Amino acid sequence: MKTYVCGHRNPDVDSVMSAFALADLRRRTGTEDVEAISAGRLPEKALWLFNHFGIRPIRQKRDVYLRVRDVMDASLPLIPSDIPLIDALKQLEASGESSLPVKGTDGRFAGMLSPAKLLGLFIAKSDLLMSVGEAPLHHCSMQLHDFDRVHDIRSAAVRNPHNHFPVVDERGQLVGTVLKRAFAEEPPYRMILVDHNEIDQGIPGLEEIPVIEVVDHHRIAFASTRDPIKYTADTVGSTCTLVARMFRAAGERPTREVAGALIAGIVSDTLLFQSPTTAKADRDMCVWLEKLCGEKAEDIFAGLMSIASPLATMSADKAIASDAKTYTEGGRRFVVAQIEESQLAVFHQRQAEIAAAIDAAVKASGLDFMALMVTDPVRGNSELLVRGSESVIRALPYRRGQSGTLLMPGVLSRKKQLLPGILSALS
Ligand SMILES: [Mn+2]
Repeated sequence: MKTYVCGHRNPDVDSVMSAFALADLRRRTGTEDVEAISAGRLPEKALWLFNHFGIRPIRQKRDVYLRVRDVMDASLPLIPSDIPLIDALKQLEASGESSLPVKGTDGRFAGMLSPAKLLGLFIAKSDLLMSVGEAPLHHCSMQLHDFDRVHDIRSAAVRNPHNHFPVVDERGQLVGTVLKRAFAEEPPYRMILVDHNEIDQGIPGLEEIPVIEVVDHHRIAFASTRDPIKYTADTVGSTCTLVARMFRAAGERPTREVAGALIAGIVSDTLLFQSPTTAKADRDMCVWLEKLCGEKAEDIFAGLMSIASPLATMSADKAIASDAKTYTEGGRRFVVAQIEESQLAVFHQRQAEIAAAIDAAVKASGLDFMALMVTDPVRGNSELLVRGSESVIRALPYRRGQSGTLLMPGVLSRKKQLLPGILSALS
């Protein structure tokens, strides 16, 4: 069974690198088919890191919704219509199924081969050397598309009298078979979450797939589970610190590349140990990882920071969405986005345009409010642009600056410094 390791939506460096490294650790400790994925586009900084260490970037996946192609039965043959009927019947018998789909010479679904439909031929003692295409086939009232979401078709498929459904791709070509019983089975995937635990913040479709493990350093707002799961959480500055610790506890040494990826996650989340979220464990793990990696944490941090400022290169819509997290608290839904920008002047120049984009996002998603935290990692300050509920904005404990943003001197952490302020303003 496949296991995906995945960080939060709008992934940051810590999310991507902790997924990459934890997949490596789980592979070494015996999880068979494990793959790190990214919930959407990889950030430029993560691409820089992968390139720097010669690592193939992890795969980007838009969602993990279960689709028909994920539950197709790979062992069942598709019968070509131009083979002799007698050979097709041998395949049918060997499959142990009551019918099998027939693929026409044009690649399309031609019908189901089923003995019941062939009884007439036997009675007439017809020549079974005729081809499948010449024999009577029974039609099937339900054809599935390989990209259909299982969620959308499950109830219709379960009610359908047939036990097998032919599956066609977007070009109309027959690509496989789904057995009805597949709709009653557990999904063929498992999830390991890193750097988040709130289902809302996870990859779309997460709610359909069982979570077997969480490794995280955020507040806990996880759903209750049916089965016991492995849950690793601590108040450290980076999920990569926890993953490094797990390598050590398992007696495994990360390779040079994995050590470099873990360092990148630690220094980018702690802003090279400047952020108040920084814990002793972050520094301790970095010292160990530097030896394995052969590169200094500060050099990796400088490399990551050399990547162009997002505000200078992105559209306003993209900039506010690139690291946005949705929260539901006290009956209110809101988004807090964060972006790093060492030149706040770039932000002020585009402030009106960004405010308009935030207004549009608030309206489109029916939010109570949305805040964009622009953090200057070099000077160690942030500014906050909040749009939406006036009462919330007034309740926030920050002074308004000249440009109309709220000034947050010394504030670097959304999680540890800003979010508590917002939560107390809401209560
Ligand atoms: Mn993190």
